[in-house]
Amino acid sequence: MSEHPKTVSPTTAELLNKAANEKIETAFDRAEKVKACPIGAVSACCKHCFMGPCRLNPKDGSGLGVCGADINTIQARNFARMVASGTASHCDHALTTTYVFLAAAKGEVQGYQIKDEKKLWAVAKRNGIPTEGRSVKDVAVDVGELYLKNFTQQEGEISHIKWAPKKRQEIWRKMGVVPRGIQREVMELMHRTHMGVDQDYKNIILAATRTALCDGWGGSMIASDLQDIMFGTQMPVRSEIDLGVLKEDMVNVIIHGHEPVLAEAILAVAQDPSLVDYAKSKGAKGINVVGMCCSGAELLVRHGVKYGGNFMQTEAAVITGAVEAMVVDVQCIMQGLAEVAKCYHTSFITTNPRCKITDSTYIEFDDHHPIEGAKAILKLACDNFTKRIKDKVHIPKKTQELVVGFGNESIEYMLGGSFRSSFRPLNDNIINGRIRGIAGVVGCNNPRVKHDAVHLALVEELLANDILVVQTGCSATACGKAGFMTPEAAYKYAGAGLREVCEAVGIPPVLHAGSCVDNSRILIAACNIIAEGGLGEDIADIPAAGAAPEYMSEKAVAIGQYFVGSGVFTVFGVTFPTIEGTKFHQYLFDEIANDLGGKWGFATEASKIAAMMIDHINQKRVALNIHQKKERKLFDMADRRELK
Ligand code: SF4
Ligand code: MSK
Repeated sequence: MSEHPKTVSPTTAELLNKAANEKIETAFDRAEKVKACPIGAVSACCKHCFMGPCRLNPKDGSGLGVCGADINTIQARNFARMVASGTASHCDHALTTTYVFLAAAKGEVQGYQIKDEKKLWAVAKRNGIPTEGRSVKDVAVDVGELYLKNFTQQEGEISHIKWAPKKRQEIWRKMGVVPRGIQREVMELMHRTHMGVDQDYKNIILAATRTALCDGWGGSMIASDLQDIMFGTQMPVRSEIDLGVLKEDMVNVIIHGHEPVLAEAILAVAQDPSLVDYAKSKGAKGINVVGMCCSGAELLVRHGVKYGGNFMQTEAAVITGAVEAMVVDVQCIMQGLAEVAKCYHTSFITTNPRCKITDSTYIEFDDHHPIEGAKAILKLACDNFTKRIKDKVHIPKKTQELVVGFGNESIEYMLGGSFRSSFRPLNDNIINGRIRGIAGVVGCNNPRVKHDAVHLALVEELLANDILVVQTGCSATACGKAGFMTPEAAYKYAGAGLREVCEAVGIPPVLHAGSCVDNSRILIAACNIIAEGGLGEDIADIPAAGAAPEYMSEKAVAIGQYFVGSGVFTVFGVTFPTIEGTKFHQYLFDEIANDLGGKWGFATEASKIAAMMIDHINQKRVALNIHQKKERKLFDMADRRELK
């Protein structure tokens, strides 16, 4: 652990010190300079029309906007628009994936095809698409077209709603939050939050829930499914993480962003002999592809590609002076990267017409001809190798081994083997108390808190309390770097019960499930747990909780709301856009549980977040009557007759 005031990550600390010496400003510096607006932070301002902007009292929410809107309406509308934006981001990613998938299924994309037929069959079966005697192409096209309809349909229900436990579906239908079609819900939410439309905070939040469910049970699930079919379903794989994976004698190419379509193409051509020779002609030993953020996570969990670090390490990566190209697609890409890149020889390459950044090099990536585009990008990176300024190069030494790739298929396989794959052993170990419960710890970094510190302290506390942790995104990166994702970590961090299970199964106590869209895999795991039996009838019954302790993005808010809307207690850190004591706050943090089963929690300290999650998990164990250690009982005939 570093002693640096802004990060616990030693590699990041080394590079922030280098940046300070070289007088390079980073987001960590700007977070100090740009003080958060105290009115905006608690969502007490509205700029939805030009009679305003209107600012209410940030302490107690007193006052009214010019139109008469009160604090509850204003907070709810702002919150709902964050959900709409977050949902739109994941779903736009999913829509791109769907179009590429359809084209690949029809054989129209150079280099991409149906890689995982087993997953294709499983997805087709789940969606009621006939497979008997049909070609891979025909089934894949049907799957792609069905998923495409999820975006555009105006009536009915999106496909995966019927996959949720029966009781959950009933709750959603009763509350009127079942999404009809993804684009319709996002559009309607933007309309409802316009000046002079929906001005009842509960009604607004129910609409926001319907939109958020489009993310978790719609776009994100679609993206994960189709990416698995096209690029392979994740299985446990060893890899290496942290900025030490950059190589002094190689052309270093970082892939950063969210959509794996670009990342997969770059990976595919990086080993092309003609390109490797080209790199050698420039004096390098070869091309070193390194992932960061969620595009990187997609490559890491599927192929074990080396991983540089999380969101708040992207500037640090460039500061090594050893990055020939930082290639980005969409989402979580700081504009500040362009300025940092200018201080070195690094080409900051944007590739997507939806995400151009001033002062970057734009090379449009045609997803129907991904190989050509990837080759052009890598060639430029190789050319850059000769421009490296040797005196400015400093690559931290530290790397960490990790095992990743724990989607539902691999968890089932690890627990039950090829022929008996099932969640039964997991349910049994929760019921017998070896595993107290499950925590999903996910989300971003935020320079307003010490980088990675809250993620690590929270997960350490949960593990010590026998809670199995499932992770995605930048939170997973933090824990991977800290060594929580090796089977040996169970000895060091897990309580006795969890350790016993991890040892028996051979899994780490912290499971990396992938990128931000892969949070939908956690929902599927919850469905599998309920289907397996013994832990209630609804997701809300499971001894489980979620957290995003260092979140920063609107996508995280959408994710939080779809977990709450699916029945999960979800705790966020850093800051929360409400004022305690307002009706809106009261609804999100308490009363919403009566309507949807889940609710929000907020705390900034890891120990408090952990205590809230553990307390919730304990309450769920009591409700299921699995909280007391039961003596083993051998059943005699009389006992057996009494069993139904
Ligand atoms: Fe002010 Fe109402 Fe306009 Fe918002 S909608 S800016 S509260 S007048
Ligand atoms: S990348 S959304 S900073 S997790 Fe998905 Fe990390 Fe948050 Fe972006």
